[in-house]
Amino acid sequence: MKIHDIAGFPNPFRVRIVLAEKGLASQIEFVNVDLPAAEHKQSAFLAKNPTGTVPVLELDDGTYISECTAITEYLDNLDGNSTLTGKTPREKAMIHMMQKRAESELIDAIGIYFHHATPGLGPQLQAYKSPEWEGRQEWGQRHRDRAVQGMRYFDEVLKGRPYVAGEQFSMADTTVLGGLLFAGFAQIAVPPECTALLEWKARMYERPSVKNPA
Ligand code: GTS
Repeated sequence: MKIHDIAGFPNPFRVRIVLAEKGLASQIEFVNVDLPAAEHKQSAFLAKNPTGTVPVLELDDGTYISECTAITEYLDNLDGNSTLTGKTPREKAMIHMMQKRAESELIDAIGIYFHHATPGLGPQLQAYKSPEWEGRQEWGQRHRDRAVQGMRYFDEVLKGRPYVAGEQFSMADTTVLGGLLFAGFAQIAVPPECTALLEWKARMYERPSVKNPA
C-alpha cells in the first residue's frame, strides 16, 4: 500500500495516527506530494483524487481511496478488529457523528480560513484559491470564528467524557487532533478557558501513536 501525502500536515496526521495505532506503518510506502508547488492540482494527481487533496491511499490492486474517514475505515477493518471506527451500531454512529462535526466545525473551517484569509501555503497554490474574489477575506474570517466556536463545542463535549465520541479513543479524536494541529499552523489559539479541550490534547500527546505518528 502507498499513502500519497506530506508529512507533518494536518489531514495526513489523522491517517498517520491511524497507521501507528494499527501497527501498519511498516506496510506503507509514503509518496510525498508537494502542496506548496500545487502538485495536487495537476492532472497526474487529480487522476488519483479529483478533489485535489491529500492524503490518498493507493491499494496494491491500483484502487485509490481518498478522504481520511474512508482511509481510516479501510485500515481499521483490515484486521477484523475495528478499534477506531466502532463495533456496535451505536459506537459507529457516535464516532461518525462526532468526527463529521470535527471536520465541519474545526479542521475544514480552519482550512478555509488558512487558504482564503492568509497567504496559506504560498503563491503557487494561492493561484488555485479564487484569488480574484473580493469577499474571500471576510469569508475566511467567518470560518476562523466558526473554528473557535468549534473549539468551545469540543471543550463542552470533553467536560463530560474522556474521548471525543465516548469512552474510547476513536477516529473522532484523530479528526480533532488534526484540527488543533491545523489551528497551530494558522495561528488560531485555543481559548485558554477551554481547559477540558487543552487537557484532552495534552493527554492525547502522551499516546504513542500521536506522539510518534507513522
Ligand atoms: N476531507 C479531506 C480528507 O478527509 O481527506 C480533507 C483533505 C485536505 O483538505 N487535505 C489538505 C489538502 O490537501 C491537506 S492539509 O491541509 O490537511 O495538510 N489541502 C490542499 C488544498 O489545496 O487545499
